[in-house]
Amino acid sequence: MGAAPPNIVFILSDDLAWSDLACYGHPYHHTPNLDRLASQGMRFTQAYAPAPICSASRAAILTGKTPARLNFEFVTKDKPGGQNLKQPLESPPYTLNLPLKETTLAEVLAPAGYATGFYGKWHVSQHHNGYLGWSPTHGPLQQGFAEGTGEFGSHPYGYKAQPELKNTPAADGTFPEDALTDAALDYLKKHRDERFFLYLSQYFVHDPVHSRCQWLIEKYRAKLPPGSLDIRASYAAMVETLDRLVGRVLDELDALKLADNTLVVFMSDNGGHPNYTANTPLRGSKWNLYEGGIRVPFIVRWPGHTPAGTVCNEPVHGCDLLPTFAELASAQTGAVDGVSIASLLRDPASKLPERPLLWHFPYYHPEKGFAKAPSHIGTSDFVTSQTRPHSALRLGRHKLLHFDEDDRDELYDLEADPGEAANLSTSRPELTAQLRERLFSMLKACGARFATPSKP
Ligand SMILES: [Ca+2]
Repeated sequence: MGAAPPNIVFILSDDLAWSDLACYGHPYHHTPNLDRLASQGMRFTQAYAPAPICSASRAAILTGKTPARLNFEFVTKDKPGGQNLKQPLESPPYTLNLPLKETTLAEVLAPAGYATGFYGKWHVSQHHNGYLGWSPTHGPLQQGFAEGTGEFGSHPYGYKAQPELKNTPAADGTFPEDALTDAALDYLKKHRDERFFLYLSQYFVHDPVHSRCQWLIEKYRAKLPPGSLDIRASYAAMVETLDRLVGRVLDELDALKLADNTLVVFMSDNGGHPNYTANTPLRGSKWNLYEGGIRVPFIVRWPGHTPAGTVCNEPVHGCDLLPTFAELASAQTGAVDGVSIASLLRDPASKLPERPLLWHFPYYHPEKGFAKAPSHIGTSDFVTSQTRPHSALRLGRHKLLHFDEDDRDELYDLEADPGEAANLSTSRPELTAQLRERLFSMLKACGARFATPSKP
């Protein structure tokens, strides 16, 4: 290429569903800024989160290694322990911290000359001073980032510190001030003359679902399909607020005249929360390995390199970010599970070598009220169903899900059946056996932990 490596702005949203953005087909969410990003860049239709849950996905994105290899498959907690649900299997103990010996995105890019900043939700360390508080031993600043803040911004998480805000509506047509985005914009201004990597980890649209934009709630109430849960209006307001916050970053890149030399990547850490949004047409949601839990929005803008307004249908994965950024930065990496997708960024019709994609979730969910949760995981459930220890493998158009308790497989043809409605495991026994063997050999090769039979 010959050109200097680009600045990198990576914006990660929390729990945003694959189908939540207008540019991904949502019928009434208004997301003009992310739609603009897609129209100026490339939108991926088959991008995957490494896990159906926050911490595991984030650890994998940071390291390029799958949660099965990291032995980091669930959410971090405030203290060591494990699940005690009296189910047939016992899940592995909780993982609290991403080990310092792992090489993160910042530790790859900094030696290649990048200033590095991390802003927002970390969630790959033991909670410190409250839920999501950065660990002083395993936080971003200990994992290679030079500066940053965990400020909650305008997210409802911040109401605990400022309860008066909760019932203070924003003026009609306006959004609340957002200190997290402000800090990220300050970072851009400060480093505009350097090469930088900004990791902006937004708390939106994770619950608690609440918005100070009453005008948006009213707007969306009028748009909800008849019979919808009212909370979907507040959720929609949060989606539009997220879009607005991303728009502020894009506007700042324009104002600083940095947009042309900045790669912007936007994605979500896992699928949508089943109580608040529909992952339709995909089955499942956050917490399970059906497509709704792991397929996420993924948009890349790289002016002069990525053709504008393009769509790429090649399957890509959160573990691909580290090798991709490394390639663009001419940086060195160790062994990782992802591959560089730089070729796709230049040509959406190019193909990656065929590779199996792996997911591993040896846990139960929900941890409270498990017995009362519905056992079936469907499409647009609007309720949290039971998740039991399971793993999945995608190879080409096929995806195998393996459920540990009853040693049961499901096989889907994602090309013909993206909603995973027709289980082919009985009609395609040879392919099922083949993928199952592949799944277990991969899990074994990466030293995966498994749920084990519970003691009587
Ligand atoms: Ca999440």
